Amino acid sequence: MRIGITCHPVTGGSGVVASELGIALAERGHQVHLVSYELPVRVDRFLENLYYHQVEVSVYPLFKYPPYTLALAAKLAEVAKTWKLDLLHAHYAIPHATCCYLARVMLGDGAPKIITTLHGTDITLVGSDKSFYEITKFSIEASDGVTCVSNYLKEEMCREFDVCVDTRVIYNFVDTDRYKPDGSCEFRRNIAPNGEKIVMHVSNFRPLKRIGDVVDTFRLIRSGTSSKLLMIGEGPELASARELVAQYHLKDDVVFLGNQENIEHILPIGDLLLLPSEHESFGLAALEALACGVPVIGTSHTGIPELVDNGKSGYTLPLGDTETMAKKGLELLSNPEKHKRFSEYARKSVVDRFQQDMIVKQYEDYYEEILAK
Ligand code: GMT
Repeated sequence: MRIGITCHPVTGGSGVVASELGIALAERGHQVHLVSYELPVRVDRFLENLYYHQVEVSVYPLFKYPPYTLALAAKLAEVAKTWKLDLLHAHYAIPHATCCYLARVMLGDGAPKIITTLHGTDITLVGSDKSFYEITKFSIEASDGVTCVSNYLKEEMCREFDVCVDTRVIYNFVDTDRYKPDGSCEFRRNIAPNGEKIVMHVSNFRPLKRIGDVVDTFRLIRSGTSSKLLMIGEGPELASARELVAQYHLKDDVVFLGNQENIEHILPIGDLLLLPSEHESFGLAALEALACGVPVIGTSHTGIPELVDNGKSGYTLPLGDTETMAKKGLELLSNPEKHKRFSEYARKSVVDRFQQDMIVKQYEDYYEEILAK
């Protein structure tokens, strides 16, 4: 197939999924065209079938806001026409599904089919924002096929938008050959020289990630066992996280690593990952941690329970209940046998259910199904 993919290319779950999918599809022999303003994250190697088309936006004094979405729609139409694309795959509804729709209208007869993958905040936050609501609903309904990264998100979409469109749940995936346990990791000794337990958090530090709950849970865990907290990522809550760490006198035990490119080399050193989000349609960071044999504590009202089996590969608990999160975390960290059991289960559950080849095949099948309509 000849497939165009557009996404938010910078750090963020949807960009990661879009680029990993593009790479995997190209490796399986499809011709893949990535269209965006920057080379998407994780595209770090040359592949014969993988093309990148940069969207340029002219700066003109009249434009207070440069019209990126129009430039993207025009580029999608140009690429689709030149390369005779079969389909356009939009990751994250706003603005990508809308741009694909515009490109299809511009192309008229013979235009590619459009598949939109909803990732989370495009529905739970952005899409339900009054100013974006109607255009999000319209763009979803105008797609030929829609996928959601969890059942939780599909339910949220139906509840929020009441849309009538073919929708498939296709979970996110991970390359389990790259993301795997690594007991020999040298980095562990640098972070925890005295054999401390390592608790981790990975995100874009937005308010919905509840960074305060991460720090508070760690504070309680640390009062029960000697441990370190590794914070990976950057975003608006970073400064307040640093302040909280100072306020709790935790500075010596918390390391802020900033954004990291190859977290498959960092995750395996962890003993526990905390993801106490207010909204989380899936939790790609949690999946990557589980693949590395790291148990996860996350929130129960989100999509996280679809990948974290409560009491087996981690715990899913109520939003804001940092006391129970710390209690469960501490139980796990102070019982090596139980931790080993959780760690092995975590790894196995990912290999069985979220392995890259298996999920990419589901996308291929869905593409075929939509193209045959
Ligand atoms: O909101 C974010 O955290 C970033 C966002 C994105 O689109 O880049 O992540 C969403 O998509 C990821 C990939 O499908 C999911 O793993 C995340 O759970 C989801 N984030 C939220 O729902 C908050």
